[in-house]
Amino acid sequence: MSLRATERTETVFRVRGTDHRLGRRTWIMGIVNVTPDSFYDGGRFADPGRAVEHGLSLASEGADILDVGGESSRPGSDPVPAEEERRRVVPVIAELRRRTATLISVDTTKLEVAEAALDAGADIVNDISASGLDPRVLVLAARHGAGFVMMHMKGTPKTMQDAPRYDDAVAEIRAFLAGKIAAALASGLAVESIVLDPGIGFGKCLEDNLVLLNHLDALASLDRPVLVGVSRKAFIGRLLDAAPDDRLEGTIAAAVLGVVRGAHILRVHDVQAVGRAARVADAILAAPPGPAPTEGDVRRAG
Ligand code: HH2
Repeated sequence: MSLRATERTETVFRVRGTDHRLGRRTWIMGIVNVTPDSFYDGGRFADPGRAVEHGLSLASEGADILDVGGESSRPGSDPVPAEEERRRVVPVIAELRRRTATLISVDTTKLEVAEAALDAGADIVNDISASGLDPRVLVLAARHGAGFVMMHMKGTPKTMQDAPRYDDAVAEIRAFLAGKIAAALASGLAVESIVLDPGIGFGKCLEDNLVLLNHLDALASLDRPVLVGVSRKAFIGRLLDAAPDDRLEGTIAAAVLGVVRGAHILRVHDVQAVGRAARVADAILAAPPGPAPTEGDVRRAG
């Protein structure tokens, strides 16, 4: 077992014509779920006014991106009609845009929702199907100069946890994302606007999630920033036998390990707590290397 950090790549993330530098400081994406049924915060921010206040408070806690979603993707969930999803997210995005300069992403797989969100001022499309459910979102994102988060998911939320199986999860997901990058470029998206996400919990068993997090650095050679979403997810619940309300420490542990393994962006419910942990991790990783091993150390190590 090795706990050496991989050198996190420094890279540019281009959003609506602005180049943001990623890789030195971990970015935090704060979750704003305007839903009645999300697995952790369902119903808490379904009211648009509450969702806006929540988004603003996450921004004041240091979120770099506010991720606004109107459809739960918890395992077994059914899709929400586009019109309903649009009704949930667009007023929240429009009001957040009016009141904060923080970047805003829309968590959707649907063209109509993504389009209305970008028109209302969103900067980034966060697509958990990586354009698999509607490839036209790539052209849309390209036309707006939007950022595009492409996440790996096996199947759909309804079926994804029905005995998922991989021969080699890391290699399969890396190859999937490489293919999606090619499709995005063919649709006119700038390579600098793409962010990759292995999709923790989306069609993965416990072991797959642990292996993916421990080998996140396998995605580094695709040369794009990496985002991970571990926040209060079921794999932490399984490890700790804890309900979503009781998964903060596990979330922080997984998030910090994600940073050690090269994650550039963490998608979380708890912006202040995870943001503070990430700041400490960033500082430790930026410390100068220690002395080179002596010949004696090498001999003792065997
Ligand atoms: N996870 C969730 C939703 N969107 N997007 C990306 N890019 N990566 C993720 O890991 C990810 C995501 C699920 O979390 P949450 O939004 O808290 O729950 P729900 O889907 O029940 O609303």
